[in-house]
Amino acid sequence: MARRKNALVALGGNAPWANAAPDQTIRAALSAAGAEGLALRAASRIYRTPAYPPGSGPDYANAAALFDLPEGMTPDEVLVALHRIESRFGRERVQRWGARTLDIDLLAVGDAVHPDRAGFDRWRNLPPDRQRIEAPGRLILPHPRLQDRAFVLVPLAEIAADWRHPVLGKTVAEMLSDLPEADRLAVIAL
Ligand code: PH2
Ligand code: MG
Ligand code: MG
Repeated sequence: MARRKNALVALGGNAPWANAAPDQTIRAALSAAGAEGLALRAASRIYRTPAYPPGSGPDYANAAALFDLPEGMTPDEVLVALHRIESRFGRERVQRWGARTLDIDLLAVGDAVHPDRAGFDRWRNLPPDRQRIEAPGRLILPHPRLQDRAFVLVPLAEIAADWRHPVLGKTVAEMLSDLPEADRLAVIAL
């Protein structure tokens, strides 16, 4: 029997939706995922985190989750399901990195490197000034910035500390301990 794949996902938000604060929106989104075929296996606590880049807006609520995928579901199909959940909770794609009610980022699907190693490397190695202006037109896995962000790695370490990055070769726990202590301490469980 083929082994079921799972998906690692980051959730975030820093704007209210229908009178609900972002942490409530994240909880509701996790409950809604089953209807999109994504079976919730584990969810982290929810954290309050300073907006990145610094000064770019109100604090975020952030969390991480692990989903079992239906047999044969491709990474692009997972992304479509996640976008459907985002739009159910008021997400409008207007301004990149603007305030949002709910952002769900696909971090990884098993140990897939998508679309391929060259595609991953191009986004992984993009200089910071280009990261602001260029956005990949397609899904890149693992998420090219996951190793840089305490607001992703702190929640993720609660549910998948031993997941190993298929290109960088490090576990979530190792990537987290590579970050500056100040970044880790700024991520506070609600
Ligand atoms: N998401 C962003 C941009 N900045 N900052 C924090 N703290 N948390 C996020 O989820 C986040 C962010 C783009 O999606
Ligand atoms: Mg995001
Ligand atoms: Mg996103």
